[in-house]
Amino acid sequence: MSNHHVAKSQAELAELFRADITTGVGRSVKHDSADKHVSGEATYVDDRLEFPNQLHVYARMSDRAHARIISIDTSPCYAIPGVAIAITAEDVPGQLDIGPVVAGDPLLADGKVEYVGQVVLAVGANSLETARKAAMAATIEYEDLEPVLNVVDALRKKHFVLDSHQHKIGNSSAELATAPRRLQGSLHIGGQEHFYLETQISSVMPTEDGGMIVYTSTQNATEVQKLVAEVLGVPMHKIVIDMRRMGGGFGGKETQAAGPACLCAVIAHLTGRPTKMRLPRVEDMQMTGKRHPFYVEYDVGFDDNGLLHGIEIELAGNCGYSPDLSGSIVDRAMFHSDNAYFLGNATINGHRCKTNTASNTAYRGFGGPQGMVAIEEIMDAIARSLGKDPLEVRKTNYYGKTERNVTHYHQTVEHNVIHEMTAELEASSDYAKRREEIRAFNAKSPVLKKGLALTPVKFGISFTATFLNQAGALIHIYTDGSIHLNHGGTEMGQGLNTKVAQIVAEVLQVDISRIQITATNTDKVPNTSPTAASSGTDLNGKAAQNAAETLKQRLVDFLVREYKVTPEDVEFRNSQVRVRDLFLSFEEVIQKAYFGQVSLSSTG
Ligand code: QUE
Repeated sequence: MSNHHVAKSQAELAELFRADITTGVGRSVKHDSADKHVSGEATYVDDRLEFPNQLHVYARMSDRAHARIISIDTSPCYAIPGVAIAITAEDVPGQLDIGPVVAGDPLLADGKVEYVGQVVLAVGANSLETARKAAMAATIEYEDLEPVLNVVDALRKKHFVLDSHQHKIGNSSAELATAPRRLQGSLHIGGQEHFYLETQISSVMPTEDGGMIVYTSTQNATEVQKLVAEVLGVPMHKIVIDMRRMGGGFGGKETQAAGPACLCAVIAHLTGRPTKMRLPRVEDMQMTGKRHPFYVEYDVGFDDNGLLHGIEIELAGNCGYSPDLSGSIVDRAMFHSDNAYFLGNATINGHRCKTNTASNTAYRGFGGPQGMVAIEEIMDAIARSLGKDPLEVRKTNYYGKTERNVTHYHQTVEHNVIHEMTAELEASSDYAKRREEIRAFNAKSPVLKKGLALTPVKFGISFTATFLNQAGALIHIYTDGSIHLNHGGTEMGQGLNTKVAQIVAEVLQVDISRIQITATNTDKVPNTSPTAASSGTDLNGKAAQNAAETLKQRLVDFLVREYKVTPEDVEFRNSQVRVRDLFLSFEEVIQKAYFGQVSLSSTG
């Protein structure tokens, strides 16, 4: 027998039991992949061993912003050696649309193109270069149509992907008419490319009975599973999504990882061969959406102290050509257009403008930052017009603790600590002194100027589509006491897996090294929500906690029966279990429970 099977003495076990706990919740644990990230051993989809006979997929993109497709001829593609297939919209066996919430995103252009970068056809070939050459050899005839490229044009023409929404409290127009002071203005807020280091990528292996296993870089495994099933016209149970880690997501892989996965799946389905599609950076940046740029118009009434009396804000999100998640994104911009301020009498309108550009999508903050930038610009404009320090205007308008505490969407703000936080930060940052120094510097410096801001943030976490606020986890304990952990969240570098493992370590009172973190996989944990909305740890961590508590309760019940003690006599700590005055190692308890026919696997 090897050493680790030699039983420790009761004294040794008791000492271990009482030692300091080093992993678990609230302790500093390094990212489970930190060493592999640094050494380059962490595997991403493109690092997986390739399947024999694999096809590389390349998509030919539209070079027109808005056009009717008159004809597509793919026969020149087949003249290039190594080409297996060239597909267009007609070749998709199931549903063509891959819109995440409402239709509007055809997998392949269907009779028209609506932005430069839209996928018109895709080729599967022996190499990426051959696939690219073949895709570019196809001939596409277009009839150009008038594009809408500018968000202001779209707003004026009411060219929208979805209906506008309004939040209203009090009577803003009456207050604007009577307020001592009034300002009107507008601003543009720019977009951003996600620039995840790993571009969109999927690899698909056909399996038995028309099934597929899809290795993909996605924040939203279940949605990719559902969309792959829909484009193939098969039930979801045929499709397995496996996602070990992303090389960055930032929202860019919440809905828009599905396109490459679905193209790979369709070509795998039609050819019976494994496929892989990795977007070159240039194509990724053209094909996929970014943060929504916003155009904002405001009309604000206030008094000589800068206190708001009434406000009207028009938020126009540039959604690109299709809805994607824009409904929820513009809603969130509206929900954050108060930031930390009591707006009083307010009317906020949110518009989902349609332009002939890539479909803009989730991006860290999900519209929230755009709403906050708008009201912060308004605070600065008021301060400038009054010649006041902008921090004074901000503080004047903060939500109150017991009054002036209802938002424009009629929610009462509770647990408000912004006054104390600001006072602490003003003191600890030496705000007043620095403001004076900057004033003096700027007075003497005609070109170079310095600035200073102290800006609050109120942010609403979790999904506004509340059914998404759920999660699942699966834990197995094997007979050697090692633990397999799986949950519905996805790792994109943020350390989610480490945090969820810490929660399980805390519940079972074991060292985190005992817990093996595994790839997000739809046949282990089904029906997952996207890892998004600042909720990955809260939702998946709670599911894992629930699964671990179920297992722990089974072990306690077993020990109570086995040793004829009470539940209060059983204590888990530091990979040890105390049963009244007997100390057992965690492995011993698991061994005994296994022989006692206790189930050592649980969902949460
Ligand atoms: C952040 C969010 C939300 C989000 C994604 C984020 C959010 C929300 C949705 C959403 C809504 C409907 C769907 C869907 C996602 O996504 O609030 O898939 O069908 O409602 O990154 O705050």
